[in-house]
Parts: sequence; C-alpha cells; structure tokens
Amino acid sequence: MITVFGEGRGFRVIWLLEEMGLAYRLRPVDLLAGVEEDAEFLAVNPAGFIPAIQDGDVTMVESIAIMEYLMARYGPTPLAPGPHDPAFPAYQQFLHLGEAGLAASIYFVVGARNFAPEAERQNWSAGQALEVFESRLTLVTRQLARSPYLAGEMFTAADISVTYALELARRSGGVSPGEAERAYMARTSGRDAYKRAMQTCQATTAWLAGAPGQ
Ligand SMILES: N[C@@H](CCC(=O)N[C@@H](CS)C(=O)NCC(=O)O)C(=O)O
Repeated sequence: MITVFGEGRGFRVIWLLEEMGLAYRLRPVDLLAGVEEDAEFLAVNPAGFIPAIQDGDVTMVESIAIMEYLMARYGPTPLAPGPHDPAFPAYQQFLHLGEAGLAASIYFVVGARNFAPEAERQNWSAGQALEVFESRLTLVTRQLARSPYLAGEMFTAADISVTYALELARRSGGVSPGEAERAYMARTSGRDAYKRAMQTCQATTAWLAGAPGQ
C-alpha cells in the first residue's frame, strides 16, 4: 500500500494514483498548524515539506519525481509517453515546467499575498516570481493553441503537473487564466480520476471552494 503524506502538491500524486488505479492511503499533514509536533511525518521527511510517499522500503519527496517513480515502477502507462513517442519531448518539458517554471514561482507569490505582513505583500521578490510565472505561462498558452493537451492529443502526467500549478495561481495567486487555459482546466478537471482524487483530498476541496485559512 502506497502512503501519500500531505495534500498541496500531493494532489498531483493522488490524481496520478487514481488515473493508474493504484491502491493508496492519504496521511494528512497540517502545514498551517505546523509540523514540529508531527514526529511520524518528520521521520519520513525531516525537511518538513509535502508531499512525501512511502512505498514499502521506498521513501521519496518531490511531486514530479514521485510521479515519474510511480509511472516507471507500476507502468507502462499512457500518462508517460515513451522516449520514441513523438509526444515525448513536449511531455518532458511540460511535466517539469509545471513545477520548476509555474508552481515553484507562483508558490512564493501565494505566500506573499496571503501570509506576509501587510507592508511586504508587494515585495520585489514576489513581483519577480509573478513575472517568471507569467512568462512561463506563455509556453502553455502557445501549446494549447496547437493541441488539447500539453503533450498533444492525449492527456498525460504533464497535464496533472500544469493543472495543479494553474489552480494554485487562480485560487491563491491572484492570476486570471485566459480563455484557453480556463477551457483546458475544465477539460482536465472533468476527468473521473480528478474527481475521485478531489473526494480523497478534503483540504484541497475546501481550498478550491475558497474556505478561509486554506
Ligand atoms: N518542488 C516540491 C515543492 C514542495 C513544496 O514546496 N510543498 C509545499 C506545499 S505544496 C510545502 O510543503 N511548503 C512548506 C515548506 O516548504 O516548508 C514538490 O513539487 O513537491
């Protein structure tokens, strides 16, 4: 049984597990309450961030690396086109752009906007992070003008990666996605596996619904 520690970007992992039909359990981690007292979680990830997974003897962090591990270990799966598939380069690029370009930058905008002291909400670094997010987003927009999904005609794990980043930006980053991105998010979040993942991830469901403190 695979254990996923924490929602946040752990939603990507749970969505992938649902797409692949693998058994798992979610072990909640409450970042807002603080993890200092959560000895079980800190034993898994002493750095204290989520998500982490345990799968038998395997312990891992980093949501994109975890998805790659799960698809390699329990695949093959059409969620991960192979290296000789024409979809592979775009798949690889957007799988990583979803975190390294999009979520990682908007995360600090979200922090500044929602948690920083009033005087620091518009600080220079938050502005730079927003500019980075917006510039990387142009690559998503261009790709969506060419194909319904980021790797082409088929839904892949790259769409899980990027959809999470777009939801973070829309819900908590003050970003208004354009028409193409909104239609894309409706397409990806319309999937049954996404809906099942959302039923598991109660904190994510509440956050998307706009509950205070999420
Ligand atoms: N690149 C990492 C980012 C992990 C991350 O920053 N997670 C956030 C929540 S989604 C977190 O735990 N923040 C608290 C912290 O970094 O201490 C991933 O994709 O898993």
